[in-house]
Amino acid sequence: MSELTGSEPWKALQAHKQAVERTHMRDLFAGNPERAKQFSVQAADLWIDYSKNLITDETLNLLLDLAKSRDVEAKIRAMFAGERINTTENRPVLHTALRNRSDEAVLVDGQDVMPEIRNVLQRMASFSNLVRSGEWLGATGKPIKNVINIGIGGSDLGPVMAYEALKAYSDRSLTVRFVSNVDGTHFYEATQDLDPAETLFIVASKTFTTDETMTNAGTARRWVADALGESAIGHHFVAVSTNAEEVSKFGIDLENMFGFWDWVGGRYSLCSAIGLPVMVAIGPDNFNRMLDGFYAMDQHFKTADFEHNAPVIMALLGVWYTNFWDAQSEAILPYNQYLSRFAAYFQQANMESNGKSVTKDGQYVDYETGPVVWGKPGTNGQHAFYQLLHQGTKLVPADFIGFAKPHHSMGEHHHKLVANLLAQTQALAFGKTAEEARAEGIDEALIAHRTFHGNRPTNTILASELTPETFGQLVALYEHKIFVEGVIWGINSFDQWGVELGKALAKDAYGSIINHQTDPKNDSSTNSLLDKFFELEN
Ligand code: G6Q
Repeated sequence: MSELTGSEPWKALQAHKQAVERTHMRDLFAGNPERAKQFSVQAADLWIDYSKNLITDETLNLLLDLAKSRDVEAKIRAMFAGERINTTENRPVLHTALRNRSDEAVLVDGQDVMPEIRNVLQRMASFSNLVRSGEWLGATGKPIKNVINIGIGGSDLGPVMAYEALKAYSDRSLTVRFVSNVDGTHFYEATQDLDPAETLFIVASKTFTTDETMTNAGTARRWVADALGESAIGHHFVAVSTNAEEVSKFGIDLENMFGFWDWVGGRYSLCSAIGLPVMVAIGPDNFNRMLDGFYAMDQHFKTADFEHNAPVIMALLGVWYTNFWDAQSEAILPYNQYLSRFAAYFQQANMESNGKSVTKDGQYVDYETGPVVWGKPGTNGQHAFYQLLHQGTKLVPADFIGFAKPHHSMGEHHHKLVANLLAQTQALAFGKTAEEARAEGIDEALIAHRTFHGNRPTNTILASELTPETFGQLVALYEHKIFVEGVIWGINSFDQWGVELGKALAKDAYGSIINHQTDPKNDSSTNSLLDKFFELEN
């Protein structure tokens, strides 16, 4: 038995689960008219109603005991203070410094990192303004109309998601695209209707060695050089990286390199120079508003007591369902089309951070860790996978995210959108009993099919409007939720060794493919697939 599963708060939660598992939310609400008020929290500009969860006062108290027993408070302080909490890579974890809007210093090895952060933000702003104003000229003297970010994983998902989320604030005269996949189709489709003379590439790679990114960057380089000559490269490429040597070798002037630091993890790097394509699209002022939003949620997380701390509460609910109700996945369901990539972004952030099976000191866990995270915007999902949420055999805790004001008031659209959000969380929580179905005159043969058990947990997050500020708050809310869960599970949420083996094997497989040879070291399946591939290739 591990320290966690053997602990008193854990055992108390196990016993409590047995005691409450037959309780229905219908009764919890009927028995307490104050329930919604009691289980809601204001975090910066976000209102989070978590009353439609399978919890009582006691559940929350026991979960808070668990948080205390895992030293969550001290761990939060350690992260903000720049301690080397990413132990397997011996690094601090300081994405919060990137959006520190105060005058407070943030020290790494006794050195304040804030002046350097502000300097990069300043250089990003100058560059963005040059591109946006048409002053940055391509090699032939034409202004830049198209900006293409080349990156993958943490150097792609954040910027794409934020660009989509804040499109309403973007300069529509610029075309901004993202190329990530090593599948040549991605590059082809992103460039086939563009003029190289008007196109600028941002090569975004922390290491500047990632195979997919360097392959796409090499293709982009040829695309520009073939059309405009080798001397054009400097006009059409800038880099976001920590690796000045490789950037220079590529032919990008270090003046046009925007740096960041090894204490920024890829999936937590949106507020660093990795956000450059977003800043180009929405402008420095809106980008700063986004940073303000992140900072507001960081402050909430750092200072609110746990009973009113939104990321802590959301994390504890996640642990409650993952570890005590055997939930295997969590859905994120934004009722906002601009947030179409939000769930995909947090799929990486959560699954790469908490998809671990050993603790920080290398012991195998004897409990579940990070869930499968998925989701799509409403209302589309309602016509697709919600059937399983309502009547399937799996418990899927879901977050519903909505906004009071639309960006585009077009008749009845927005009120219908919000009505659907509210209706879904009601239906999931309270369902429909067989008696209710009968009272509606439903045929007896269909009663079982037309009954909804309900008792399916949701959080509802509401804000006035999707602005750069509320967007930053939302992202930081989930980042910190993931952190707190990682602390409770005792894992390192900031490494990702699980991606390494596949990368190494891909090098061997690539060798086999280009040499047109199977490998005696391979298993029979891989070699027979290689043979089949060679046959089909001809
Ligand atoms: C994220 C991961 C990973 C990383 C990519 C790209 O936390 O570390 O998704 O961001 O592999 O890495 P580079 O930025 O070094 O190209």
